[in-house]
Amino acid sequence: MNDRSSTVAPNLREISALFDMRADYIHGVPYGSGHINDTYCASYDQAGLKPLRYILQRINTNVFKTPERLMENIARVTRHSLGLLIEAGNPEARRRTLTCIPAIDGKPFAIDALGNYWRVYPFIERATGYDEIETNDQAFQAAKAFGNFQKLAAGLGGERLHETIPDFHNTPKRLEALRTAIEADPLNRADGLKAEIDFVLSRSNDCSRITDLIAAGVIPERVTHNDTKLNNVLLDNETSEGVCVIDLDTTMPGSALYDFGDMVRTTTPSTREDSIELNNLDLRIDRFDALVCGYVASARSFLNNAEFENLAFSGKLLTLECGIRFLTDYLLGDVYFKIKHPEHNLDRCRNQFAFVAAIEKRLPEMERIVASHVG
Ligand code: ADP
Ligand code: GN1
Ligand code: MG
Repeated sequence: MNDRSSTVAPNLREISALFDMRADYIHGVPYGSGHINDTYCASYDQAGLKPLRYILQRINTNVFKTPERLMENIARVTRHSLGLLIEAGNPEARRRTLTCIPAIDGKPFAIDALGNYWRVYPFIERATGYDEIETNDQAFQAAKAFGNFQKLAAGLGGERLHETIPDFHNTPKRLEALRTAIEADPLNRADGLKAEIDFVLSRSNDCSRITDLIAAGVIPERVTHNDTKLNNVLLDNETSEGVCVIDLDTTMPGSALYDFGDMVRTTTPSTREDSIELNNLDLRIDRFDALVCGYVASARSFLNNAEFENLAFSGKLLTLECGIRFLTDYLLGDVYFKIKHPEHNLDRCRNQFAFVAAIEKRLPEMERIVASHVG
């Protein structure tokens, strides 16, 4: 069972002292609804100016096995973004990209007395990460921002980024991991999951479409975000514009389709990811239209034909993959994703599979929409 949430609350004042904050700690609280890291929002007094807020994050080293390399990636990508924003004369450059606050030793992370890895970012104010979409414009703005992130990352010079989680979106390998979990079945859960397992197995041929196209050189490797769920881009509270792409742990070599597919997964369903009301679960075609429109606005200049042709399919594949991962984690005893109740991963898996079925019905319409934006 994933019990990180029950570990002793960290002393955020002591964590702050590991960083070059130039401000006095006031107080801090757990923050956000991410499934992976432990995130806190803390307030500070900077020579009488308060409260200034920062995000303090304990990196999940069960998930990210090489945190120093991960932070090297993030430091490179964020420095690159900041440089471009400043060059373009953006008056709020530090609201438009994450910036790593250096630790006392100058590194972009610090290690506490217990061996935990921590990082600190300025809190991006007057912007929100939505767990559930509310308007079509949010889909448009999120897709535009993630497309811009890909464009900007394409200009990152130097060595290939580290793979922080190898084979992260290799769906055939995710399927293999599910098969292994079914075999091992440490909690005797597999017998009760026949419908879910059959759902996946009957779609096993879909799993290798993108990886095959990459292997054949038809779809290029790019620097991608790889975790483009809606709450990983902060939208301006007034204008809805995507002001800052966050959660950069999986920014590494990948496919543009991984990013677009995960946007479809999280912006077009009519329910949230863990809803158990599945009867009317559908893909909102108006949202999909807005999503494609936003993505094409920023990515049209660099996507190739094969990428365009697979945009709609990527939504199905990334949703299937995510469902496979929730199911695998449920079978293994909830060791990866944070859960709020014992059946949480199973609820999420059933939701994702119901959404895959909904996408399948809408695929021809989705293809037509993509074509209308590209043509
Ligand atoms: P996880 O990997 O667990 O999803 P995230 O990096 O996405 O962690 O952070 C969790 C949540 O914290 C985000 O969804 C967002 O709401 C909030 N958050 C993270 N970084 C910032 C930031 N710099 N400013 C404001 N909110 C942030
Ligand atoms: C995790 O970290 P977060 O909550 O933004 C996961 C994604 C999944 C998503 C499902 C590093 O995203 O891959 O798609 O949960 N991140 C990692 O909600 O595994
Ligand atoms: Mg996140």
